Amino acid sequence: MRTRRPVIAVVLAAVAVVSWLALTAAGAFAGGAQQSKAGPCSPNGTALSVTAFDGKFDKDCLAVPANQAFTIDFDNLDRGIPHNVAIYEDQTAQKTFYKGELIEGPNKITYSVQALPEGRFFFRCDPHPDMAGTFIVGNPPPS
Ligand SMILES: [Cu+2]
Repeated sequence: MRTRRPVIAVVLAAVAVVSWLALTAAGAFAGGAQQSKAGPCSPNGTALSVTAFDGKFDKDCLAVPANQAFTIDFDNLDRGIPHNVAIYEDQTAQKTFYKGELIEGPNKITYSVQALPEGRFFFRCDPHPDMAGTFIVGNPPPS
């Protein structure tokens, strides 16, 4: 029995290390999947959805795959207030990638947007430029 002890210790240590790695990996994955309020997000399909309520978007980051057309289901819950979703190259809004039709709430619309190249862009509501966020296409390098 005395000779087996070290083996058991090694096995237990290995199990501990593997468990730790698994937990660490799970933690990193959960962190990467979280894409609500904190900065850059990652593409997850070609069907986006955004809601406007109380003069705010419910998301400050949207992401789509590069070079694929996509849709944005836009739900404006603000009664009597027109909002839209428009995508620009950057915050100067000089170069327009897509300008969604304004709709007055409560109303919904599905925007169909052409494929965009990889990059880190910008979206906003045109009448209310404070309603804005990051628009990620593909997997651009960190800014
Ligand atoms: Cu607006």
